[in-house]
Amino acid sequence: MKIYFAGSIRGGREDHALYLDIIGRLGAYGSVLTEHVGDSGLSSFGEDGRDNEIHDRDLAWLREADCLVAEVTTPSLGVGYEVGRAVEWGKPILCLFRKSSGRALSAMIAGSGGVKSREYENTADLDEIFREFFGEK
Ligand code: 6K6
Repeated sequence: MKIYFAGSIRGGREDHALYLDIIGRLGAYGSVLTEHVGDSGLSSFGEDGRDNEIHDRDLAWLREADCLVAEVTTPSLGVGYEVGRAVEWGKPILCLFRKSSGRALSAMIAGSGGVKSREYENTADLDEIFREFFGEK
């Protein structure tokens, strides 16, 4: 099982430690293609690659992934774009959102029939959500 994990980079890195925790938990279900998303050394502004190379490499990984799991609490254009492409390609998609953030999830994610959206408060809640998502595939 190849899992593409998506989380905000230039949209803001406030949740990077949470992404790392989620990536670790996803490891129980398969191989995560995008472990760098949880990297504490990755800032919103630091650059370590040309944008077109990042785009093409990430889309190739998303194309070969069996599913997409996205943490969508911090709004990110890149994550929204990845969700849209994964919907287009018919991938199973799980979006994780923390309501306690005070934000409201975009209707384009919450209202998409191709996306399973789940609210959670802490990473302990994810075990049941992951069991359901990976169990039904
Ligand atoms: C480092 C610092 C700034 O940019 C970098 C290198 N950039 C990226 N490296 C790897 N994946 C990226 C990069 N920028 C965006 N992505 C992909 O888009 C990831 O798969 C994330 O899920 C998503 C984040 O999008 P933004 O719009 O928040 O950056």
